[in-house]
Amino acid sequence: MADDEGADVASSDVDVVVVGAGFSGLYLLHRLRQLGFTTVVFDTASDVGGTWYWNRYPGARCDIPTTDYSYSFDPELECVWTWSEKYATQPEILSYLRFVADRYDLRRDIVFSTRVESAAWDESAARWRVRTDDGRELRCRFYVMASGCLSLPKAPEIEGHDRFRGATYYTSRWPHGEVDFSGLRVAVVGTGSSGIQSIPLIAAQATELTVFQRTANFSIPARNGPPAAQRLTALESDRDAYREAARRSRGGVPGDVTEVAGAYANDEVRRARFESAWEAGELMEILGVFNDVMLSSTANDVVAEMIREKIRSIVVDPETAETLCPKDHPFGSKRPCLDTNYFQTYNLPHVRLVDLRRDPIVTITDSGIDTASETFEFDAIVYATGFDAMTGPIVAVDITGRDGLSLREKWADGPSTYLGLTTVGFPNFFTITGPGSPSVLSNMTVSIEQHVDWVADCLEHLHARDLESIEPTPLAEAGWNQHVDDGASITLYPTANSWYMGANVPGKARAFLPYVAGVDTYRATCDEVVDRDYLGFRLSGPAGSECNDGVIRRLQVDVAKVLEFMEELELPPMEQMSVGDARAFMAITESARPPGPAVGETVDGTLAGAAGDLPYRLYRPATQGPHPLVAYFHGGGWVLGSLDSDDPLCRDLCVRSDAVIVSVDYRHAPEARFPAAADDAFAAVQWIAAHAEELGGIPGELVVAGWSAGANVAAVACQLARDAGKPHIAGQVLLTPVVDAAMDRPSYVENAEGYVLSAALMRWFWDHYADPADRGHPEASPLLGNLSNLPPALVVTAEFDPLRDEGSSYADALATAGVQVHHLAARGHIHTSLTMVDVVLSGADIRAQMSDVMQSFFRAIVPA
Ligand code: N01
Repeated sequence: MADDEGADVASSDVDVVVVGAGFSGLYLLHRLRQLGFTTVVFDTASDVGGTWYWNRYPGARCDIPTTDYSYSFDPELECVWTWSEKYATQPEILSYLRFVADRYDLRRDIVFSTRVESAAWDESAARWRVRTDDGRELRCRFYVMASGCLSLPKAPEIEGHDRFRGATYYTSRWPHGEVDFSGLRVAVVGTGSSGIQSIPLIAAQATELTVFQRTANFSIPARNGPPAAQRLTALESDRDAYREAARRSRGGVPGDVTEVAGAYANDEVRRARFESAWEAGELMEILGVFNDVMLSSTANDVVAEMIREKIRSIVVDPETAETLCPKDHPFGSKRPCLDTNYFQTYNLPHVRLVDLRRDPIVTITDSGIDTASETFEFDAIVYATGFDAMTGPIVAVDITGRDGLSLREKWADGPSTYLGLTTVGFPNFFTITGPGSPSVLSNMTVSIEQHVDWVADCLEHLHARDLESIEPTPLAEAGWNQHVDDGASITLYPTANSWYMGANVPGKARAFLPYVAGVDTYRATCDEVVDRDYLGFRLSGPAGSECNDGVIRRLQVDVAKVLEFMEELELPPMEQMSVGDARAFMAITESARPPGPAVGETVDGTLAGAAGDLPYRLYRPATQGPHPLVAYFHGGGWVLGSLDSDDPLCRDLCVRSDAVIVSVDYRHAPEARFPAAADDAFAAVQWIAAHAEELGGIPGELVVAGWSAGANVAAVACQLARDAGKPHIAGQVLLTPVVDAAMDRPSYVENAEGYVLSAALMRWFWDHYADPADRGHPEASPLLGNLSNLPPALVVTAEFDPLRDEGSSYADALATAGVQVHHLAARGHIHTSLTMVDVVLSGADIRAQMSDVMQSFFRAIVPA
């Protein structure tokens, strides 16, 4: 029997100790054994299985199709195991894991029914000392927590829950023997996946079933049955390609990625896509029904409302239906469920739903449950109240790293990891699907195999190089944490009180635990770390230590996605196009982007430029006017751009700053070279100031703004206005400005290529705009002009922009000249990303800050 096996393996030193004999631990043991590492696995359970050992409640199944929820490391294993259902039951998955354990003879290195209580790093021996609850102590070089993400049950936290004298069950620790609810009055507390899966089956037995719901949950029908023919055919026709597609997918399940944005699609498209996902009964389908489900509240609301409609159509009693409709969190921000007849169950006469938001539980009594307004008597209570997810199982072991550092203490304010695999201060310590990895947002088996492979390859690398230890650097870890946070912050996930956020456990630090950018991106990142000589890790051995320190991902997640997309298009460099082609290309890209927010109105007109009329477009806020005015100049290197090119940005600035934006289409090079654009800008500013009232503006409240070359002419216009003594300008807003023709600052070298605006393209712009002899003129290079007595300025620079350093220099020079300056350095952004409204969501925060500063310029105006 499994219980006795492995008992003799844990008495001496080993290379690796692993905690957990579920999907992760089993594969890790297999891999490490193949590599020749002596390994022992501990598990508190009496057999293999991990989560599938414990969660034996009625109805327990996986929620990823079983064809995909399987190991892929051994093609022969795949051929000798056949799943009977689309979503296999817990007993079948447990049988599979037992089969795997037998097939690879894994049990002889697993110690069952044994809890690892502590693991402490012994610096002098460069070993971990591991202690178990049966008094064993062993030393190992490497220590791995393969303890699962949802394996530490959360206490129900309900007053009196020990008092109940009837039968008490926890879905997460279900008895091995049969549980029969026939003839019983049963309560279920909790309506997450465990509750939703078990409730219909408990209802089928119980005389009375009362469900206590605190938060209504989104659930779609699983439509279980035989494994989906389409998936099976795809898998069987080319197993390698199918598995590789899973590894290169977003969520670890092969599937098409839609380009339909729910925020912009019409109702017909929305409905058709939703119905098809509803029919498919797959989590990844419904979560991927639009490409912006987790990014846009508009898109999310569409899906949420359609699910609510379905609930209302299924549940007969309108009040019960309404109580079952989730309304307090975006769809997907808590893990949605797949069910079999969950909502239908509430149509049964002996099933009742209690809404704890309206009538909270006061206490568990010895015979049932007292809510604020009612007393219930039960024979059995089932708690489906969830887990201390992701970090809980790891810090449940007393893990102590270098210098006595406790992991529990280190993570008290939220986990801090490098790649979700390692953490500073804990050498030779790994977590499988730890916080900061895609883990629970992905098909776990795909993530597990990738993690295990990475760890095993790492250990092999260390061994081959005669290295003894590996540990991430503080820089790499801080960079990864930032990257994980940045990724989460543009999604709707942080808006929910979910276990993803640690919000289900009282007192737990609130932090988004998994990594959102997908298993494809994550895998590429982990591989790149290795390819770059284990970037961000210190590797040490008898011969000394080596470290290629650095941050693996510095671009904002959405900026990186845009760049990847552009790379796939294999566009020719713009500087190799004719001006006409470049303009035509710009127009095509403009037609394919989101339109930006609605404003009160837009008005196209003409104003007097330096050498004739110029078109302008005015954006008026929906609020009551008059409003402050902004004269805005578009980007495009003096060569490209139009009223349309910066339209979404102007709309965004209009709404955010509650100002009238007048976007001016100045003359372009090469048809009109320097100083035409600058002269037009100054003329336009004068005209706008003179016509403020007519435009619906407040006379005297004028800010001059621009992006890139538009910021160049905006800055010049401010200098010319100062020299002319009018008009009065309340502030200048310069977004990634061109301010100097000296193209030799470090940012020109560092960001010369790969970030849309290249150094070569910038040279092309300058060549079209100004003769070399003119480029030092302050009207071309405002940085070289007189900077005193200029209006207060906001300078926004982007980290990965050739123009970054000249923008910073302008901010510094203005400050030195006594001008009030705000410098916003946009971390992880490129020259164009801040203007990509509703595409690069991480730019929204910068634009919000820009608008705040803009408004402060207006507020600072002292009325005459
Ligand atoms: O746990 P949960 P779960 N009083 O945390 C409620 C995976 N999984 O075990 O939301 C009253 O989701 C709590 O209410 P609230 C899957 O990833 C997968 O169901 O905190 N109610 C909630 O309704 C899943 O997401 C499968 O307001 C209390 C429920 O209990 C994860 O495991 C199957 C309460 C807990 O829901 C966790 O699912 C099962 C209290 N004091 C699980 N405390 C598959 O299909 C908590 N609740 C593969």
